[in-house]
Amino acid sequence: MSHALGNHILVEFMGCDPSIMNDVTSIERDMVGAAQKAGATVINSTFHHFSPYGVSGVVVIQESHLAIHTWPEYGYAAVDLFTCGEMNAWISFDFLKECFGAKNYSALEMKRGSVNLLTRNDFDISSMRTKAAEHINPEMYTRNVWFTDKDENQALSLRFTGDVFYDVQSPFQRVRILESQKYGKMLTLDDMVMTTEKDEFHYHEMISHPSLFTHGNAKNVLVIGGGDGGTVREVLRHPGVEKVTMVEIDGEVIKACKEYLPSIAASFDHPKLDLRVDDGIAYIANASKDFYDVIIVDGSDPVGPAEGLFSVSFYTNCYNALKAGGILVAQGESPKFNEKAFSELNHTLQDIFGKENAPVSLFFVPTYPTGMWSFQYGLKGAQHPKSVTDTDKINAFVEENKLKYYNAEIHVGSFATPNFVKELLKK
Ligand code: SPD
Repeated sequence: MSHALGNHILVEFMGCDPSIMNDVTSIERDMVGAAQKAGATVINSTFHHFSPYGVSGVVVIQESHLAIHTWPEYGYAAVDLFTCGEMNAWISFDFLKECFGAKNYSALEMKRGSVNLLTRNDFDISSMRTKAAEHINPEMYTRNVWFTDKDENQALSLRFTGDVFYDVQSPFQRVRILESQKYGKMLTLDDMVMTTEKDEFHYHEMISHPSLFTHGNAKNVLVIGGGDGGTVREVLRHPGVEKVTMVEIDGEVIKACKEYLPSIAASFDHPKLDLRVDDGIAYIANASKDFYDVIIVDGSDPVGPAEGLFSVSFYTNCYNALKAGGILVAQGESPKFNEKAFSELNHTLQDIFGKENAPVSLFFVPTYPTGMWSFQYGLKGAQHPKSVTDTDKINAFVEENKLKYYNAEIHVGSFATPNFVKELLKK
């Protein structure tokens, strides 16, 4: 047989475990493991997860590369094992077949760079090879693993270390704590970024303080969702608040955040907090009328367990549970990412609270797709948040609590809406 520079095995793995095929962290670990098992020197790994389905990635090795593309919905992985030198890529093949639980497979082996077809250049590369070899440290390789929160048209990707601290499939969703390179540890639910250590304050300060300062005398506050604890942490900074009831449907979220995001889950033991693991939709349907001063809906996106948090009946129940002068504030999605959910929620709130009583506050979150996000309000006779004038009180509070996003100017300014947003809000 004629000599070749490389060996390329094109593999079809079929009947694989779909959950593994959709799990970027275990695929990266298995692909790196497959290279190492065959004695390769790993230089770099780059992996992306595509929400809702699929993983693509490559492990660059001193001996060439291993690459993969998965289709979890078909239990299928297309794998390339491209090697040169003495490495036996069939060892990697056997390893991956086992890891992926492949029921069937096929493989096509090709020689690459047949020396009979090549003409060797006449130059001395020995010194270049020596130089390159000086940079190889077989103990270390760079990992380039990406978590992608996307719809079919746009995405936000965060590079993470590849380390997974918590990964549990609860009865409602997959709850994970991963570590991002830029924003510290982050909570993800079903492949969507919920919060990160380094930018959580944007969201949690803005969901809490504008409504509480607009109300001015809130004593009894209800938080629906908010399992990471950031919202109740902020609400409980207000000394006038006497009781906060928090109703989170998924105990796994609370557990994960208490253990791995303690700076966010900082107030779960506060004496004014009544923490319930329960369905917020059922809770509000049975709540007393005219009972709460402020209701905060800190839900996730309108898929899975949070879908009902975007319904007419849910917000009608919230309206009824608010006292006269009360304020509802809800996670309102993005006018640049999910325009439909954004405008439909506002139209629902306009219908229930009145056209002039459903203002929108915009703020910036670097780790949500498009970065532009909203909180939407329902005012049950409360003043418009823009008319708040007690700037000295707000700024003293900001100073005392060392807030990093909210201040008196942001309070008013966040209710200014660009023209394209005004259009989305028109009924
Ligand atoms: N796409 C992200 C929507 C925001 C969901 N809530 C985040 C929880 C923070 N407490």
